Amino acid sequence: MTTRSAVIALAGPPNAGKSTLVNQAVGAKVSIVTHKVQTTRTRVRGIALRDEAQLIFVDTPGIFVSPKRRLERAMVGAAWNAVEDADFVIVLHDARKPAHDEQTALVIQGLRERKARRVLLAINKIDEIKREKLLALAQELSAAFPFERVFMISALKGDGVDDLLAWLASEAPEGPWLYPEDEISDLPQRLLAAEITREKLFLHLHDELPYSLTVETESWETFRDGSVKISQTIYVQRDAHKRMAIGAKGATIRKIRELAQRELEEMLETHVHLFLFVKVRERWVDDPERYQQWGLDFSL
Ligand SMILES: Nc1nc2c(ncn2[C@@H]2O[C@H](COP(=O)(O)OP(=O)(O)OP(=O)(O)O)[C@@H](O)[C@H]2O)c(=O)[nH]1
Ligand SMILES: [Mg+2]
Repeated sequence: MTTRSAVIALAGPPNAGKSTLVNQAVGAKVSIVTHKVQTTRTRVRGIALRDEAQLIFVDTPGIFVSPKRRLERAMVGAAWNAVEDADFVIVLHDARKPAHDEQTALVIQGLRERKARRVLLAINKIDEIKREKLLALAQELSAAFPFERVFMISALKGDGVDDLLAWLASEAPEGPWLYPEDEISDLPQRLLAAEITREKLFLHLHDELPYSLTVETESWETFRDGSVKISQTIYVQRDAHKRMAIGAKGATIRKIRELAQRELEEMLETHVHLFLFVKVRERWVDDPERYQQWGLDFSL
């Protein structure tokens, strides 16, 4: 068998559906998804097998204008690094937005400056708009950049994703697979577990709070019966945030814990005892350690 492999970076504005597409391509949840912008904070690889090709999708944080905080700069930096390292780049554009959307324009501008290799366009969320609008949108976007191919997809429902995978598999360069056959992600389990809790925090907390917290898995113990005890710390920056995360009589954190535990149980296929601790650490965003473990560049 002639094997093929390709690294495919997904680039696009926050909320375009990059993580949803990676999960759809892999057929499992490897990257968290919420309706809020800036959910993904680092590069996450999701690995799919298609025909004789191993397709390594690199989910990235959304690219946005003038990131100000250190964490935001590191996130956008990680996205561009992924683009530079990839065989293919897929620019994701939310079909509900106009072709001249300034966020998509920013991504296209960055690609021009960077000499990305093979660049494709995927117009996503086609389940949300009328078919007849798509052609004009594709034409306008194609006028802005010489995309090698244009795909129309719904990452959520799966429409068009199979065509995209088939095309990538046929175009992937010949070469050995880069990961073992049964691997679906490069994210260690403790990091993925922290991400799952962060996803629930994103979904249940409001305003700036989701953006000013981080989650770490502190310990992971497997018992003889196969069950697992996972302890995680949620770092927030202020006392008021801690109170909000915990909620009245602990109701908020209890809900988050329940949801995260349930999902971890499904993922690990065993009983999980999840313990969550909320701690105030005002300056966690300026702590290099918080960046290293996520592969983010602290110096940006
Ligand atoms: N209707 C519809 N919604 C979608 C589709 N793809 C993604 N979404 C939704 O769009 C929202 C954002 O999806 P994500 O996958 O988190 O987007 P992202 O590009 O990874 O966002 P960041 O990580 O914040 O940059 C979620 O609510 C998804 O369910 C789609 O094809 N159709
Ligand atoms: Mg994402």
